[in-house]
Amino acid sequence: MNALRASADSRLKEGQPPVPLMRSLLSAMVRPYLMKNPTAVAALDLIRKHDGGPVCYDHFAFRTFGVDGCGIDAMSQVFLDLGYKVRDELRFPAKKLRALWFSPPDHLLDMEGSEADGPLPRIFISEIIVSELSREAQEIIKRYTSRSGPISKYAATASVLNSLTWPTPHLSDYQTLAKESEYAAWTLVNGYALNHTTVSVHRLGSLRNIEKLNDFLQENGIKLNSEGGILKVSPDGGLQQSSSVADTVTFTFAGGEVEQVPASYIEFAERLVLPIHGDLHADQIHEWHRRDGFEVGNADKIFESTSSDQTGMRKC
Ligand code: OOG
Ligand code: NI
Repeated sequence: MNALRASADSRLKEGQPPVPLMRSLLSAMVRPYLMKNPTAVAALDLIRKHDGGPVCYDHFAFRTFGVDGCGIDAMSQVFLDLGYKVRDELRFPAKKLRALWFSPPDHLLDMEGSEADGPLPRIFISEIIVSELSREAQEIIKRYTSRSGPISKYAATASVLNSLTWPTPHLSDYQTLAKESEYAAWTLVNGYALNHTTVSVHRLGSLRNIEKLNDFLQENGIKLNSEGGILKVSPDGGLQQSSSVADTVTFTFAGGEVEQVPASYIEFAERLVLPIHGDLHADQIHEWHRRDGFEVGNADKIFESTSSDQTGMRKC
């Protein structure tokens, strides 16, 4: 165990996760995301201007390749070291994906404040199960992930620095992957970049109802992901989500070829109060009284926010 890890562990044992570092890391991940994704900026600005309440982040999401040490573990380690706890696994057999989500220490999930000074977000990290892809797709992915080597440990650093941990991709590799898995193609060019932040709708002011918020955003020109309907509702009704369609950015591939690729999007989540807490007054309600976690049926459709069907980009 190295000295840095040992000192982080001893602080955690004393029950004091280094909160300023957590906040700085999360803010640093949001910075390149805001630079690259004008729709996320526009949606946040509209909400800040018209809502009046705090804008808090429900969760942050990342995508990974589940091979060569580049998968969920590469991205989750820093959060675990900072006091996050692993919660549930979600599986998406048709997309060949699995995901884990992580929660911050309890008292940091529910607190006053907004954005970088507010409640800490849950973390949702998915990975594509590379061994289940075609031989050709596996070969392409491994050609990059094997070059990532020990650097994959610094997934969070790469996210902050807006850099890939593998060599600049070739356009032909991107195009071949996109035919089989748009998730894989996205990950090849975006790496560990923040895939989306999610606004906590139930913490907002006048827009604290997701259907109202969706109407407001669409009236103001924000295009929302329509896969399976704009509003995604969990079978128990308690988790309601919507998301924008990803922005596209110009990417310079190896050899200088330039092509448009999907970048990131922004999501909105309303967590309803659990029926067993139905008697509580509004001022008694905390985050832990609300529907927690994620929902496979919702997530399956939210993944499509970066698909060519939603972005309208030409399929490769
Ligand atoms: C993640 C999609 C799922 C959620 O909140 O269920 C998701 C992705 O697009 O990588 O964000
Ligand atoms: Ni999400």
